[in-house]
Amino acid sequence: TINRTISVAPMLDWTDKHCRYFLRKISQHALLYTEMVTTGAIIFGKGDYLAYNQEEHPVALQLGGSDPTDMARCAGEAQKYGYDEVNINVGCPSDRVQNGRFGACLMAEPETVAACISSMQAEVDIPVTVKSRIGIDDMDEYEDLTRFIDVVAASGCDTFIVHARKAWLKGLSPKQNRDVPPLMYDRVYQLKQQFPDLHISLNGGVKTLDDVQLHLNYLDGVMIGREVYSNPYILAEVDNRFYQDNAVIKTRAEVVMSMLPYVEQQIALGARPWHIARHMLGLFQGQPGGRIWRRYLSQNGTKANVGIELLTDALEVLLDAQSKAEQFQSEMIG
Ligand code: FMN
Repeated sequence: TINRTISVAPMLDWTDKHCRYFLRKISQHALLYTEMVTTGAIIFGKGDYLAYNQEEHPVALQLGGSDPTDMARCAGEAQKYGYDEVNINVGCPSDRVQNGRFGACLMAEPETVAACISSMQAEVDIPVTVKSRIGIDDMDEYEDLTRFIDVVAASGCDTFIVHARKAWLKGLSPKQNRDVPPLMYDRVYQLKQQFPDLHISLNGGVKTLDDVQLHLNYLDGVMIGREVYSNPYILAEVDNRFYQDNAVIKTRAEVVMSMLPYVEQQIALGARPWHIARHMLGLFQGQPGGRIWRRYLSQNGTKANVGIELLTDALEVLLDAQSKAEQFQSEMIG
């Protein structure tokens, strides 16, 4: 069974396989979600949208879609690829997604989601889970949420990740929909009280592991999105603190070094170091030299013919800046 105490949110363009490989170097246990992949891309697309690295496990595929037949077919593909879970996106408010009739607008159609769950579960043995909001538009009462959960849970889904804010489908951009509607954690706590047998993870606005600890007093799991992306080293203490794993924590520099074989391997396969390094910009967030690291990578990452030295040089520049800062500090004290 999957331990969902801590998970990293699905984020389009951000949590691709390179990002997830990198995050896995920082935490061995947090559950990682893919970007949303639409059923259309999987069924009709030319690219291999499901490719990932074995090192990423445990990893969940997030699907965007609402046709039960297509969703079952794609869940089957996910299982064949070895994904540990398949998740349905019932939270994304973008226009393009609404036209496809999936994402957050499905909160108004719990029967459709339930039909998807049933057909997917008939196809696969891996868990089928749902990521939703607490409401949409004028369907934003607690009772609207419980009706959604009631219907979907009755189809056999026992795991919900709830972004603790509603989505305004008219008038707010996707980005605004992640910030403007207020967070209502109490709604999600109340849901867990009402449905104690369901696994309920909370998502939205979580910024520290102390926040996580607090939410875990009421809930089964916490999903973190933007904070992990902008400050990935937040995951460093997760294994010690939430998974009873006392493995030695890698320093930030060790994380960089541990990425080098992968970057080499990916370059050999035709990737550019920037495809990987762009997800590592925040690694030294809040540290001396953190801005120098970020700037070095951004300024050099997209140059032609840049190779593995992008990362080793960036690290050298950073360590140099750090030791200068330390020297200055000790001279001040001395
Ligand atoms: N949510 C999804 O369910 N599927 C997505 O593909 C997805 N893409 C996102 C892309 C970006 C760049 C961001 C910032 C968020 C995205 N989200 C997506 C929403 C996040 O999964 C999460 O619900 C939201 O950011 C709130 O959590 P946070 O405050 O911890 O970031």
